[in-house]
Amino acid sequence: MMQIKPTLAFLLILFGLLSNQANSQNLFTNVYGRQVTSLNGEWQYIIDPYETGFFDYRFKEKGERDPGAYWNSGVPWDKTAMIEHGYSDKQTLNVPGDWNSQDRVFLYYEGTVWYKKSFDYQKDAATNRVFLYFGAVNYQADVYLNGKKLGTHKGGFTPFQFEIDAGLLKEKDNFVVVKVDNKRHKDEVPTVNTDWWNYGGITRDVLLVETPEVFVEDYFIKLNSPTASLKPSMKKAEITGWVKLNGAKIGEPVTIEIPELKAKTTINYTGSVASFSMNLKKVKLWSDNNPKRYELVISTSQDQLRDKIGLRKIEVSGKDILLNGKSVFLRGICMHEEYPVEMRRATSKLDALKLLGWAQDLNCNFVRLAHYPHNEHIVRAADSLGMLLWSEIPVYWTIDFGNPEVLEKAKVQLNEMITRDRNRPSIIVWSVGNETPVSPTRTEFMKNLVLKAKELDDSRLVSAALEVHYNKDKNIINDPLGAYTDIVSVNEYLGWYVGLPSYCQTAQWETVYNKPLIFSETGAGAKGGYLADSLTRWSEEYQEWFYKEQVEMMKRMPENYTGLTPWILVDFRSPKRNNPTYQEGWNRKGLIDEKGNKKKAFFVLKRYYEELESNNP
Ligand code: GCB
Repeated sequence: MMQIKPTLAFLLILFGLLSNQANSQNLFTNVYGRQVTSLNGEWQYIIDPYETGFFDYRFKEKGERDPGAYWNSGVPWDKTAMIEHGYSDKQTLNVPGDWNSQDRVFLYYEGTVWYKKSFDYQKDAATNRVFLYFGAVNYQADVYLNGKKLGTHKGGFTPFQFEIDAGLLKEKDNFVVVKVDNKRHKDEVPTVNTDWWNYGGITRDVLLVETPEVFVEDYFIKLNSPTASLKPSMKKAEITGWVKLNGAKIGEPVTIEIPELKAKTTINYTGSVASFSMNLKKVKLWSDNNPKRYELVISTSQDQLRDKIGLRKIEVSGKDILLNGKSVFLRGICMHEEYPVEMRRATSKLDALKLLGWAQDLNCNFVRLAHYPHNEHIVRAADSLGMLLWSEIPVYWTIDFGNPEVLEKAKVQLNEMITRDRNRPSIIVWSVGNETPVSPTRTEFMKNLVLKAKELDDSRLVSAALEVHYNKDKNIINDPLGAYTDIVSVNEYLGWYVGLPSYCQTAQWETVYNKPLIFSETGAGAKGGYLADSLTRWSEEYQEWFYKEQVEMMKRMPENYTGLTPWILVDFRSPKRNNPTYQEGWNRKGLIDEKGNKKKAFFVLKRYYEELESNNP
């Protein structure tokens, strides 16, 4: 008889899958197109560094009905009640928002905070379903409704949701409690060491989402016409895609419609997804020059979901990046999801427009969203402005590459990022990480992520920011991960971490890959308003000189040089930056300072991009 012995690796992977799927459920796409009720606003909180609300005095998880558990409201049942916690309007935090910027006690806090919000809710129809959706919570969220656990989610930058059992939701006096824990751990993604602020809290929108029993969960639409036929305005085009329903029976009809193009097709649901293709007439393609969007309507017998999509094609041909069949140069900049003027996470559409407005002012057509998926407002604003985007998961520096559980965690985040944004035309690159140190284990890990990204979305380019060990003379880009990515992207700081900016004058660059090459970072620190001569570090003049030399070097790059995203649009908070005169907890490589003032180097890059744009309209 054959015996099956599970190998250790298999068990580890299985354990990984189980432990980190936690129990957030299938994510739906396009949450803002659905029937939603916002739970944003003031939430009451308890700060709980010892996790007293979660563990008993023997450090075991408290029982569900334990009145001392902080997922229970802490309201005394009578005057004899012995209760040592409670929620009050004396302590509130704004959602969405990080806690660090809302009260001085939270500035460096890493640990548990309990959030509570009460609400009434009346469903439109008794048979409708209700989900509790979080745009993001950093890092681990344990979610409870009316004292009952809905589930857990890990990962600080991607959305998740739980369905609320019909019997649990009341018309009056519901309360949701979220235990938020932003402690850093070696085996999480990201790991303990990053060059950004570990903002904790419910940092993105919280929504109640009401759906019919059978609803459109997810869909994907892409332009399928051959490259040779692509023109900004096309007589005809072909699109293909799929729709995934939740709760549907096989045979359920699904209609996909783009009213402006008078295009409509009805297909029958086949069980996993329903695939379709459509021929369109008189189509305008979405591009950075003309971000034309069309309304898309997907309907079933019970549900109707609307979105604004853009039709465009992004691909690589030899050394070129082609947008709609035409070679495009990516005039880019990196940015964090942070609004520096108020020293906080960027959370709103207004913040998005401010940040992307700065990038537009710099003459960019491309933004690298570093180093984690940014909020959906930023991506939707980029769709409407025609800003191309790079979106990344926080596989940053030295995460635990040998650990199969960590790989599963990275894959979960990749899946959540792609599920949310697969239909956003602005995103042209999925990035699977940043500056990961070369070794066979790490390359295998990263290759797995590249393949996973392609499996989830075969219509975009996949890349990762690589490190290059530079010197004054020859710099060879040969990281083995470059063999698997569509674009080879490298970070280089010649003239900042190595030597002076004049080193750029003799630097030669070579790559072993016949692929498009992007410089995904370069930069130098300067304190806004500090003026000196160009040899003085931290002065605006040094940074200006750095940019001038970098630009001249870029002009001598091999012909596969197809884009640049310097580090970084705006100064950002980082606890690693402790020079007491110039940094004071800020990474000063911004082209704009923390007050919103443009530094001298801003104008050097702006001029270069103007030149590039006029050469490549
Ligand atoms: C890098 C990292 C980025 C840092 C930057 C710096 O290479 O990718 O996260 O903030 O350098 O300022 O050193």
